Amino acid sequence: MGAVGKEVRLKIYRNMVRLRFLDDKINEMIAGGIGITQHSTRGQEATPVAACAALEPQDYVMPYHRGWGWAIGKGMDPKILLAELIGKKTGCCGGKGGVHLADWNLRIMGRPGVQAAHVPIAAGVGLSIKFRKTRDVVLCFFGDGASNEGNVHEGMNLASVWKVPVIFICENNLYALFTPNIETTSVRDIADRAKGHGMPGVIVDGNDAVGVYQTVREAVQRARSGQGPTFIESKTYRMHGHTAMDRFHLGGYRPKEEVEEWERKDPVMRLRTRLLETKAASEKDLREIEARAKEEIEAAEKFAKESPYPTKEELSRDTYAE
Ligand SMILES: Cc1ncc(C[n+]2csc(CCOP(=O)(O)OP(=O)(O)O)c2C)c(N)n1
Ligand SMILES: [Mg+2]
Repeated sequence: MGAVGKEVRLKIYRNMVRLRFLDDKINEMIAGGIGITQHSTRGQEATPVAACAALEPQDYVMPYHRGWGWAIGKGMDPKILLAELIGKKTGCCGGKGGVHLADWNLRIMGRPGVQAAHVPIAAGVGLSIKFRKTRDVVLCFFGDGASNEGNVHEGMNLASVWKVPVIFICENNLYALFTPNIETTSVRDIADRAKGHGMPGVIVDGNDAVGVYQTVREAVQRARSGQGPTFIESKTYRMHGHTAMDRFHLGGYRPKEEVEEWERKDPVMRLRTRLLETKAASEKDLREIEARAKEEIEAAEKFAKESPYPTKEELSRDTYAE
């Protein structure tokens, strides 16, 4: 699979830490009475961050609802993200996207509210890349619950028939809302379904950031060289609830031991330990990265809170095509 350089591993660690602090900050803001719909990425940081690290700036991301890893991974400034989430005009959509944000400069094509609806669109973005004959690729994220939606299968089938450069990443965190996927999903390995759509189905340990990076890098090379789509199932777990609303009711639908077991597999701690063991960084280096990330997120909160709301005139701008 090829080695992963120290610089890349450190970049991934830095972004995972920034994401974790951002996640904590949003929860803190919600607890303070600010209305944000937060689907926590705690425990799942490795997948979106490491996957995006395998991209080049011109590549596309079709995100999904869980967290902001794809935004941080694609280079969005946390202050612009936080401002958008609380409706401020300094946000990436001028405060009018809110949690359903997009940033076409970063080639983040819009976070959908309808599960799986973006998957056929990802195939369409792939087709446009093929028509335009550029070497870009598309990363399309969705969850295990969404993988049962017709849209996922229609999108995967089209991508395969058209042989377009799309990488489907299913973050299998074992639950959709409060239902374990053992009750809703016909296969234990969702990657098995890729065969039915004529593309490789790869399973990766979603809490191993370096493994995710290597797997996505290989799929990206495959897509860029015209060999078509790949389906990646990332086996992972969300440490918090579905949203901040069920954060404190974990015991109701999942065993305490299960949560504790996955807490021991924390992807941030895992990469941290690995960086120290392989001497890619010292304890001092890592503490510095962590301290800077914390400062950055504190400053982002201040920026977002102090930013103005859009004016009445600005509210209706960009909302209709002429
Ligand atoms: C078509 C559709 N059905 C239902 C919902 C409500 N809903 C939002 S998130 C979610 C669970 C999705 O689970 P999964 O795909 O496993 O992603 P996870 O939340 O676990 O990351 C549901 C049912 C929706 N937004 N769209
Ligand atoms: Mg899920």
